[in-house]
Amino acid sequence: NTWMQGKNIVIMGVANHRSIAWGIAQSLHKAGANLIFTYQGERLRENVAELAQSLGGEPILINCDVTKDEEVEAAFAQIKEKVGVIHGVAHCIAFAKTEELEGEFVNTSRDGYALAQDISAYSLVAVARAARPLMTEGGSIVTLTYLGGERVVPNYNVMGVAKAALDACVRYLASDLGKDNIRVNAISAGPIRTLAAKGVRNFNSILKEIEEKAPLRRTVDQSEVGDTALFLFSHLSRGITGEIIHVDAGYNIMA
Ligand code: 0WD
Repeated sequence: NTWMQGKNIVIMGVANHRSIAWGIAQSLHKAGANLIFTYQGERLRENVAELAQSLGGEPILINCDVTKDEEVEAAFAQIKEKVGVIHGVAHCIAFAKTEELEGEFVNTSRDGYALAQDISAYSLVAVARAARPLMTEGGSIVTLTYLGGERVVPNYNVMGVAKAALDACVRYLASDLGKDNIRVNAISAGPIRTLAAKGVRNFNSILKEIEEKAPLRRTVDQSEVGDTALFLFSHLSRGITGEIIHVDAGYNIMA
């Protein structure tokens, strides 16, 4: 398969082999894309290097903590130096304090609220701004969101509010960047067991409810999100921007 040959795609947010970002990387790699990985700080470098090397070749790895404007700008400056042009960015980054992911939302602290917004929503804006000048042949930016931004999902709390902001950022960014032929979309993934999901209380019962209620009577996995991301990075989706696509076995349509 070579339909993404010659396309340079930046993958942000691989933490380990369970990361949704890694599922996206695998789908893109199979389609022949050239991948650039960013990782959050030295603690994750080894993990990401090992995974990236398993795809063969000399992986491009770049440090980028999205809470720092300088790091986001420096990361894309380095990417420009290495590959010149990019065609896509997969933004697979979110964070909230574990203590904010249980109990009542009303108890969310000012700090916790700001932190979740900063890492999980604003970072997409900073990344889009830094990526734009490198997307001289047009581009596609894909982020990951969750149903908890549209409806109240127990314990998702402050992250739900951050995802609502992220969804709105997708629309405003799509409106700004469309004139440069840059598309911005989100995939709303069903719950998948990853490091980030560990922070959400009663995650097992959420998975069980999906198996019972989703039209497909099952949960989704990283490869299904990866293949939808591949579609959003490809020419096949050229008419789609500002959209939230649910990859959730249909769960979101059920009452
Ligand atoms: O059920 C799920 N797992 C779902 C996840 C359902 C729907 C959406 N998502 C979203 C998440 O909210 C997130 O936006 O998918 C995205 C990827 O999450 P993931 O694959 O579930 O989780 P994980 O493998 O933990 O990747 C998230 C990564 C971080 O990992 P950890 O767990 O170490 O915080 O986001 C990165 C980091 O690698 N990250 C950052 N990257 C750069 N700068 C930062 C930061 N400041 N903070 C977190």
